Amino acid sequence: MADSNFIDYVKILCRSGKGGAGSRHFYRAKYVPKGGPDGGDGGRGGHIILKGNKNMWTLLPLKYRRHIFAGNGQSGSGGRSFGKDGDDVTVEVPCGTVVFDAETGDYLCEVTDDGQEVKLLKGGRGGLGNWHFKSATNRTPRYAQPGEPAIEKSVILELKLLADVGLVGFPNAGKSTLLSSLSAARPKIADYPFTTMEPQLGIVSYRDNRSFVMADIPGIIEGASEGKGLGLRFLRHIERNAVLLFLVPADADDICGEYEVLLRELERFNPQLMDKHRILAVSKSDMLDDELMEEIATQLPDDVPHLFISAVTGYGLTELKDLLWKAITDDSNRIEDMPITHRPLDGHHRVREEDEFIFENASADTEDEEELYDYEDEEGYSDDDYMWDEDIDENDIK
Ligand SMILES: Nc1nc2c(ncn2[C@@H]2O[C@H](COP(=O)(O)OP(=O)(O)OP(=O)(O)O)[C@@H](O)[C@H]2O)c(=O)[nH]1
Ligand SMILES: [Mg+2]
Repeated sequence: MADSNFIDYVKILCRSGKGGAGSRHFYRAKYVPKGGPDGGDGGRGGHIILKGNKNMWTLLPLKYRRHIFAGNGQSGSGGRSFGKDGDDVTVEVPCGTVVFDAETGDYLCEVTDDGQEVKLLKGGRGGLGNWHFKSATNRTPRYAQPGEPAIEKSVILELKLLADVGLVGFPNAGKSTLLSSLSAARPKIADYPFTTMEPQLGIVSYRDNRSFVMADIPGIIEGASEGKGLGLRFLRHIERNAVLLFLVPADADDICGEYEVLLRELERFNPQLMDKHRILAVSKSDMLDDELMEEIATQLPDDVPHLFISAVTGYGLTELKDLLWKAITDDSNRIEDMPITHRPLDGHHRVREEDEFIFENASADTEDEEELYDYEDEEGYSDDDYMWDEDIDENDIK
């Protein structure tokens, strides 16, 4: 996974620009005695701005950009000259990026639309020059304001893909096969579990040149909310889908039971997912005959629309697309009307392979503390060497 190009999590240190200092200057010219204060204001520090870009699919461009610093504002100068504002830094991110504070895990902001700009960190204001402070009682103000300091923050950017339909199912349910037969996406398909290791998007074309986006996420297994399998790490990619399509293979022992397990894991991850429109599809139906289908249909839960499909033969796919389209365009399923609360990241989420230093801090136990004291002095002798010397002395005395 380390070589993968799909990056949905990055941690970056951001710093806005500090404001330039105001100037403390007095006008001087020949034959103009006591020209008065004329120090200009300092410039504003640069902001850090996030901008949505619909052509970006992952956070990969940010993976190797661990620091983002905006320019500092310049100081003001004599003649009421303003200092130059610091350069803003605009960081392009894919639509659906959510920003969290890396220290506290709190939700900060999100970018959902193409071209939308969100000010992540504000640059410091420039200080006022001394000419602002002249008054009848103080005609020679010898002070000016300093600029506001920069703000530094370590942030975590998480991508939550924006798709209309999210595929939910156990490993090997045929999710990737369905995506590849409905769209031009070519995810890897194989008959072993966890073939799909990262989310895939595909554009499904529908009648009259209309289309919708379908997301294939890695399989979920019972106990995923406790970290089993690939865990629930990828479930956030279906948080914003309008419709969830549950896939249970026809050869499953207990179709109803599998559906319940999936539902339970989803609920544990985020109870708001339960408000989403659900459709249950029994995949690999080419293995069933009509009689079996009727029998299975009687056992399926009544509270969710269901249908039989086969991604291999194409059976039921047109009905599936009709059903999905109807659900997506239904006003009650509009994503905008179902705002999702981005829960703060907990410590568990934040301890990820990518953040080695957080990991070290989290696991600092007594053993590590001992190591801290195990220092070497200038001559290259460590603590242990001195101990050894002492041992010898003690033996000699005996
Ligand atoms: N007979 C039949 N086999 C299918 C069908 N769809 C998928 N399969 C087979 O089921 C196996 C698993 O398919 P995948 O599409 O890789 O399953 P997946 O749900 O993406 O699995 P993971 O990525 O591991 O979670 C493959 O061997 C497919 O050939 C189908 O409609 N009919
Ligand atoms: Mg797959």
